[in-house]
This record gives sequence, structure tokens and C-alpha cells, in this order.
Amino acid sequence: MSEPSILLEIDQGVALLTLNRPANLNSFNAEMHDQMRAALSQVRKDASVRALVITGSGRGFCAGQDLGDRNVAASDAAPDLGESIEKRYNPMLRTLRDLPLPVICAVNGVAAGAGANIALACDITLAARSASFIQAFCKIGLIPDSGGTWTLPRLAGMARAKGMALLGDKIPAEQAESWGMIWQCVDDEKLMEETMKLARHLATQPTKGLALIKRALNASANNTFDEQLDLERDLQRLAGRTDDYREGVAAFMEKRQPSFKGQ
Ligand code: T3D
Repeated sequence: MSEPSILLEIDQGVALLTLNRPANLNSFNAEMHDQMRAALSQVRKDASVRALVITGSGRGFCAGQDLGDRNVAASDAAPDLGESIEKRYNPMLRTLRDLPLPVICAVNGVAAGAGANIALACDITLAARSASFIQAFCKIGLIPDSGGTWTLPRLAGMARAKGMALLGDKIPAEQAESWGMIWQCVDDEKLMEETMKLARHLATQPTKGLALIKRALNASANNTFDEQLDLERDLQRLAGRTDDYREGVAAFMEKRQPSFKGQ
């Protein structure tokens, strides 16, 4: 039996999802997309999961689409990439963005094409010092997808977004950190230790509140200040009704550590 393309382990409130086609730098083929969809669905349905970590096996994080599946003869019809994006990439990106829990990405090596933009779409992205980000699309005549044309200018600014997208240069992890594209660059040998420490911490926090924070910040990109104030009012109303908010206030008043249940 062949190795699964996606590995999923759930322990102590943390789901660890590993992209697992190392011989192809964890690039996505149809089977891997199917397994990814199933794994994300499992994470969404499992109420015990309070943080998700995504990483890659082997020396790369993800090289985007498996180009072996796109190598058509000159006489054959062009593949419908719009359909691939509509049915596979966009649902994955929407799920990552909408999951009501923190999604942490541990970029263990090169992240290219859709692989780079999956990493940048996560809520908190850490990268090994030896990792890099490449908007490889322009080198094969494509445009950045998986949210890249939305994410890049917002994270790095338009000048850098255009430079990265039009040139396809390799951006080392330290530069990605200094440009504000990722949360933190860490030494290679510490990447998983640091990532899991962060994920385990987040898995003990007020999950519903964290989900509302994520929702508010994601919405801010398209809202006016006034609209955002209204959204904060509505989401704070929801946050104020959670058990964890009650517990947070009680623990503060009683000068003890809170015990959040994610409810
Ligand atoms: O098609 C649609 O559905 C639309 C959606 C598109 C989304 C996209 O992601 S399009 C962009 C696709 N990705 C790329 O263009 C990146 C291609 N890869 C590279 O440019 C380089 O591999 C890297 C810069 C990422 C890494 O370079 P390097 O020198 O460290 O490694 P390598 O030797 O190029 O790759 C190692 C192996 O992985 C190699 O296989 P081999 O020779 O050892 O048998 C290479 O062919 C394979 N590999 C790397 N990327 C892909 C891949 N195989 C298939 N598809 C890949 N994308």
C-alpha cells in the first residue's frame, strides 16, 4: 500500500497535519487534495481540536501544484486550471481561513507556488531559518493563486508583492520575517519544538474567543473603520456569552490561573 499523502495526528487538543509527498516536495496532486479535504473536515468536526499545525515532510514544505499532472502534449487540450482552483485550491484556502481555531504553519523548507500562499494564509506562520518562499507562478506563465494576490500586498505591501510575483525570486525566511510576511523565523532544529509549544499553548486558550479574533482581523481588510467598530460590537457580544469569558474574569478576580474549556 502506498504512503498516505496527508498524515493527521491529534493529541492534547492539537491536530498535526503533515503534507507527505516528500519526493515531489509535497506538491499537490488530485489524491493529495482529496486527503487534505478529508483531513480538514475531520479537524473541523472534532470538538477536541483547539489548534491546527500544518507542516511538510522531508526537506520541503510544499512546491504547489504537482506539475507532473500538467505536462500536456502540444496537440492536447489545455488543462482547465480554473476548475482545479475552483474545486480544489479555493475550498482548501477558504477552510483554512474560516476554521474557528488557530491555524499554525511550520514551514520546514522551500514553499513555492500554491505552497507559499497556503503557508501565508495560515494565522501564525513560523519558518525554519533555511526555509524560503517563492512565488514561482510567473516562471511558468501563471498568476499567484491560493489567495496570493490578496495576501501578498496586505502582508508585505504592494511594491514587494509585485516584486515577488513578477520576478519569482526566492525570499529567505529571515527576509520574510523582516517584511512582515510571517510571525517568526526559528533555527531549523527548533522549528517543530517551538511550533508545538505554541500550538499546545493556544489549545489551552479560549478557543471561541480566538476564533472571533481571527474573524475580526480577517474581515478588517475589507471594512471601513466604522464597519469594523460595528463588527467588534457584534463579535464582542458573542465573546461575552462564552463560558471561557466567565472563567477568565472569575480567575482574574480570584487571582488564579484560568482553566479554559474552549466553550
Ligand atoms: O495547476 C493547477 O491546478 C493550478 C494551480 C497552480 C498552483 C501552483 O502551485 S502553480 C506553481 C507550481 N510550482 C512550481 O512551479 C514550483 C516548481 N518547483 C520548483 O521551482 C523547485 O522544485 C523549487 C524551487 C520548489 C525547489 O528547487 P530545488 O532545487 O530545491 O528542488 P528540485 O530539484 O527542483 O525538486 C526536487 C524534486 O521535487 C524534483 O524531483 P526529482 O528530480 O528529484 O525526481 C522535482 O522535480 C520535484 N518537484 C519540485 N516541485 C515540483 C516537483 N514535482 C512536481 N511538481 C512540482 N511542483
